[in-house]
Amino acid sequence: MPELIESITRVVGSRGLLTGADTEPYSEDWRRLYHGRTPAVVRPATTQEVAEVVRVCAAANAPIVPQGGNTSMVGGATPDESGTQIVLSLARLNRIRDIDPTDLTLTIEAGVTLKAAQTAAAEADCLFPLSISSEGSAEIGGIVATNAGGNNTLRYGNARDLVLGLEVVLPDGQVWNGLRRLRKDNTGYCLRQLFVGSEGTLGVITAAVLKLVPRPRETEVALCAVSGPEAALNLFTRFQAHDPGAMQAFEYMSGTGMGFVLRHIPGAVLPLSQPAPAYVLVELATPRPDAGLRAALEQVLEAALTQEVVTDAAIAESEAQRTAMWRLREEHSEAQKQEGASVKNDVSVPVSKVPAFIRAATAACEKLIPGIRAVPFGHIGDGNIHFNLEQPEGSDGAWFLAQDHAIMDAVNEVVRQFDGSFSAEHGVGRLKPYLMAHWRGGAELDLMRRIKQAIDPGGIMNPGKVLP
Ligand code: 2HG
Ligand code: ZN
Repeated sequence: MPELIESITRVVGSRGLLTGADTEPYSEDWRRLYHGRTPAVVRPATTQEVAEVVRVCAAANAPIVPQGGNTSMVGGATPDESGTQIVLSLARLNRIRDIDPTDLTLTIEAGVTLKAAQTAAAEADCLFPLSISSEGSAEIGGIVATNAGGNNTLRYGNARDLVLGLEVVLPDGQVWNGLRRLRKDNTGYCLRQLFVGSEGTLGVITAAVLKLVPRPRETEVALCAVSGPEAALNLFTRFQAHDPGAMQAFEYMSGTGMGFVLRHIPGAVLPLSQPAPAYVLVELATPRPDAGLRAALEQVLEAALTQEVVTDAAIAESEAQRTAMWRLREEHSEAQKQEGASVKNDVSVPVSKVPAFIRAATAACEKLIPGIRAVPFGHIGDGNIHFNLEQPEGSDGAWFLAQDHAIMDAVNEVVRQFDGSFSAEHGVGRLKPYLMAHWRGGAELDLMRRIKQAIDPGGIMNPGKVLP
């Protein structure tokens, strides 16, 4: 190991290497569920340095854990407890290489945060439309490697749909420069899509060409009180019937989750007259300056209020109010963390099945653990619900976390009944390889194993993640 560290130091210099106590923040995930150990965190500053580090590690057969913002929620970027896995932080690859408002492309390195990418796009009068709660810390490399989805998937797709090209350091240290910015390119297998969603198990993404869209010139946000997920879906179909192209986000929140936000998040205020069983946050946006979105929003909401689909609604009147409404949604993870121990299920089902899924999964969990608190929230407009469970009040957190597989199994059994997926947007990471074995067996898993073997025969890239 000392020899390996010495060789790596020769590549990145002492500035590019952390050891000892300095590695601790990189050895634990955001949820503090996974505590690993690493001999070193390597922080290369260029693609060439990444390639050299990977070459040195490959020669020593040393496992590598690529790491971005470390907020995957499934432990995809943390080392295991063996103390042998080198963490490769991409944070210093933080340059914007090119931005082209005519081509509508952004060529950007892996360590740039999503927020910085969005800002760069806005400065060029464009929008990079991927938006997630952790965008201040999440990095482009991690976003692409996990195929992140987020709030605007219903309109623009997930990361996979927004990536035109990639630069990847392969497990033998070769650099694949696939940074093409073409909308059409049928030259054999689509290699970039292999790396999107591979969670660092096939190579290290060092840069990407991302699609931009024209900047919205009108945006409207409303928070609506509803009786439950059925009413939320009803409201969704109304907006869809009115103008599906205008819907930027359509998010669901339970009364329980909103209660946690109001209790734990400083400054959080409900802009409605009273708490409700559930809520919808809807955002409409358009690049047209004169689309009349406000009138459209009011028209749909008025009809929904008259027909008692919505029981109360507030429309944001300023950027500050829009931000405050979004905060009620985006702080759900933090509020849930502060409330106590939770088990997360990032699942998707067909949009039309979301209400029945939420009802059935809630019943299954309540049967399993009386007093358990279901906190379903998320991207109902694309069928992705964070079906999170909070420990019963007054129960022991460690005991609750020890039930995680039983809870996940109960939820995923319902997911299966609704033709859903056990991982919609967070990935498989370290948490869910056992579910891969259960739900993605046969030819599908066999094919994945063969791809892994072909690209990373030494098995050094992020071992223990994704594949069981
Ligand atoms: C979100 O949509 C994130 O806010 C996090 O995907 C979800 O905390 C979660 O389970
Ligand atoms: Zn989400």
